[in-house]
Amino acid sequence: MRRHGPTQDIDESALTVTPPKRQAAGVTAVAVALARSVEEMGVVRTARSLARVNQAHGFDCPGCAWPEPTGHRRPAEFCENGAKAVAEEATLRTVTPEFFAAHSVAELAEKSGYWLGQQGRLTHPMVLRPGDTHYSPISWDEAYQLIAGELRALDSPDEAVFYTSGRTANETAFLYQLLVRSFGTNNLPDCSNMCHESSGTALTGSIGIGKGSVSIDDFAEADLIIVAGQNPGTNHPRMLSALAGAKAAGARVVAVNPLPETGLLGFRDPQTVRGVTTGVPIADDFLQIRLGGDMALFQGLGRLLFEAEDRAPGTVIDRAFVDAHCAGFAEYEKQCRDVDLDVVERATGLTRAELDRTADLLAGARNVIICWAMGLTQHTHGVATIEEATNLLLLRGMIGKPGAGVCPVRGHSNVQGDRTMGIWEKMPDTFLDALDREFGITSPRAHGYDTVHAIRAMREGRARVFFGMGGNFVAATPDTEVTEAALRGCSLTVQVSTKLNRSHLVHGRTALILPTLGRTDKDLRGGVKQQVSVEDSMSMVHLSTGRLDPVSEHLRSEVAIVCELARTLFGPEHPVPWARFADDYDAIRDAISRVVPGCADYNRRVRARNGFVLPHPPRDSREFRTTTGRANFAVNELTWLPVPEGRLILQTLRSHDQYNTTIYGLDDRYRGVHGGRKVVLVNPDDLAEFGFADGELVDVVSEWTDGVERRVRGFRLVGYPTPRGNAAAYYPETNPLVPLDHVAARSNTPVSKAVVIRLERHEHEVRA
Ligand SMILES: Nc1nc2c(c(=O)[nH]1)N[C@H]1C(S)=C(S)[C@@H](COP(=O)(O)OP(=O)(O)OC[C@H]3O[C@@H](n4cnc5c(=O)[nH]c(N)nc54)[C@H](O)[C@@H]3O)O[C@H]1N2
Ligand SMILES: Nc1nc2c(c(=O)[nH]1)N[C@H]1C(S)=C(S)[C@@H](COP(=O)(O)OP(=O)(O)OC[C@H]3O[C@@H](n4cnc5c(=O)[nH]c(N)nc54)[C@H](O)[C@@H]3O)O[C@H]1N2
Ligand SMILES: [Mo]
Repeated sequence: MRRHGPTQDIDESALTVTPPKRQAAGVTAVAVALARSVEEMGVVRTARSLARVNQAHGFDCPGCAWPEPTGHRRPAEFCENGAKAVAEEATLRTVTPEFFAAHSVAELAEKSGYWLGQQGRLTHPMVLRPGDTHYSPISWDEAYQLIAGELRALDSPDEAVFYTSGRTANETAFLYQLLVRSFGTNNLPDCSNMCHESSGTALTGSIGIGKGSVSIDDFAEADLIIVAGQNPGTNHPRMLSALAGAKAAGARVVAVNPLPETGLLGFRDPQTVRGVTTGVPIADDFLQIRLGGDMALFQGLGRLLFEAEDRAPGTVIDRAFVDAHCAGFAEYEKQCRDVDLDVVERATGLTRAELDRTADLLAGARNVIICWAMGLTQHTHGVATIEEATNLLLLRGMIGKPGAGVCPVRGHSNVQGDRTMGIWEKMPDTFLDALDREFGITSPRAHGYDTVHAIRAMREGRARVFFGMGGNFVAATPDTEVTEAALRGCSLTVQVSTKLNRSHLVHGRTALILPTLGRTDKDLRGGVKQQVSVEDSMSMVHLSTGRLDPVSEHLRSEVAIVCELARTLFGPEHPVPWARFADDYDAIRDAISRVVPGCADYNRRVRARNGFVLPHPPRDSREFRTTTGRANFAVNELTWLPVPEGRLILQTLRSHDQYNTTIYGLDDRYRGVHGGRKVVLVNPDDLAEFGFADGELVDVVSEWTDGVERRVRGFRLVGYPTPRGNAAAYYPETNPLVPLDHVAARSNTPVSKAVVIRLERHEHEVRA
């Protein structure tokens, strides 16, 4: 175990490439997880923390939002990547005032995100005042006064932006939006704007609620599960256990992905003895689709379902469900019957046989679940694509019955809960009315900025204070050069963080780092151990209790930071009982129970062994609270992505060794990329056509209608089985290529999965 992080940064010239792995998880995963944990935390902390992940009385894994099984929990309900997330947070390495004294901001800004994160946990509140070269310590009180002073000096509350990342627990999220609305703005952008916003938008229009309609138990009852645009082997490894379980009960799994992701094509369950010796291929069928082809796929399947119904009337379309619950069927039928299957083949890159095979499965299945993640949401037509997937389920009556439904698989462990608690720039008036009634405040009603709008507002000087509740805004957002300039234009940037990251180094005139407790840390307030609660991807709400001793006595809980800032900003006369909330999280939950729909009796229900499930009208009673009062078939003009001559379409995605902008290591084990991250995966035939050799260094240049040249340099070409015309590279290194204004229709999500690029031979820089 080392108390200090590595001093060397990444050496991309050490990068090696091996053939992609055929199987995921298994014993190697367990060994990797344990080795990483012991190195960061030592043996005792490792045992104490990993034994508590996702247990009924433990803490919620800060990894992903996949739910815990409701019945029997196995002794180790975590995965390799969950263990890495825990080790990253529970590390004993620290970033102290001495560290900041030894490293200037300019020097740190040259380091990679990997190096920054490896230095350890932040220990003290730090400030960078105008003209300073180094961060220096500041007391908590002074920090709050500084923030309050800058906020009060604004011409309007709408000149401040309050970002949230999805690790924030329900109690914090609720108080944070209360602070922001008490201050007078709805500028509450969050990571969801870049993530599942397309899912929320589509599902709200189609079924009246922006959340998934299945529970973990439904997986065991499904007989067809489609996993589209998702890499669970890396990003939701515990989902593989659910899929393996479903298969054992007879389900078929179809993977829809441009890449042959190892986790979907082969899986060894590390938690069963059998898994150690035999692997199960998860996917029965793999549809290697072209980037952005899913909308065409779903429309094509719609047409084939209508044709199957023609051949055997009354067997495919669930007429009773459609008549009783849906609107827009006639228009949808017309759209489907007009679909040109030749176009579908071109758009998807799939054969007619593959389409027919999938349609047959879909037509014959009793219970169908469709799962998806960023491969569907981060496209211009992300909302429409998800609507088309939902159309197929509606046609077959697959919403609101056991074993079937829509399953957007969320990313951050509490991103869904944050929304439930009011983190949204356009929360409905009913919520704001309840908030005002409870606290005697007047929340603003005008909608605020989402992530993309917030960047534009900062760029144009309309927003001047940035406050980040977790996350790494500068590195996670698109168009890095534009975003960095926007942040540098602010008068104040504040980051509530556990670890050092780039958002501390690209800063406003004054900058603050406020170090906070993480999910695994013990949270004592008023001498009492406090608990927080979270909501998973399937609307289950449960408690999370940290047990490890914090690495520094100067850390504050996020709840305490919000309450103390609010007291400084609003003074002791404010109608919200901030001081009480800070010392008694039960009091916060009581307020939540009166304001947030579905949360009545929150304190009691959240303490049940598995917590409680939030209401979901379509799932619970086939009730659809849409504009028509019915489930809506959506009709969309087909969008797909032809590849421009001499160009490629690039998706930006995660390696196996990262958590968003947090880079755990340099080993994308399943894809065979080791020791570095600057790679572009390209089909070998495209390499040959463009005259490039595998392994050659290139600059990647993105092309967008604004004519601005966006370029990243010195990336290694890796021949890889991706479809012709489609390439892949890691985020966040490639975020400079994603244009800020290239966003999904209706959800405003940056299009991170379809950047038009050209490759140029890398010329080594000649220094003058
Ligand atoms: N270990 C780990 N876990 C994580 C995260 C992490 O970074 N590390 N991040 C968390 C977060 S915030 C999120 S949102 C989730 C992300 O989970 P994922 O959505 O799985 O994340 P990505 O790596 O972006 O992978 C996108 C997948 O979609 C495929 N894809 C890309 N474009 C298309 C397309 O047009 N069509 C289809 N059908 N497929 C496509 C890609 O090949 C890839 O397999 O994971 C969460 N969990
Ligand atoms: N090009 C491209 N861009 C993308 C994506 C993509 O696929 N491609 N994916 C998008 C998606 S899906 C998402 S969700 C966003 C992610 O965007 P963010 O959520 O903003 O980014 P993260 O990397 O998850 O944030 C990591 C930081 O959070 C802080 N942190 C960790 N735990 C805690 C905690 O408990 N409390 C507090 N206060 N801070 C904590 C640490 O300091 C750490 O450095 O990125 C988006 N950006
Ligand atoms: Mo995400």
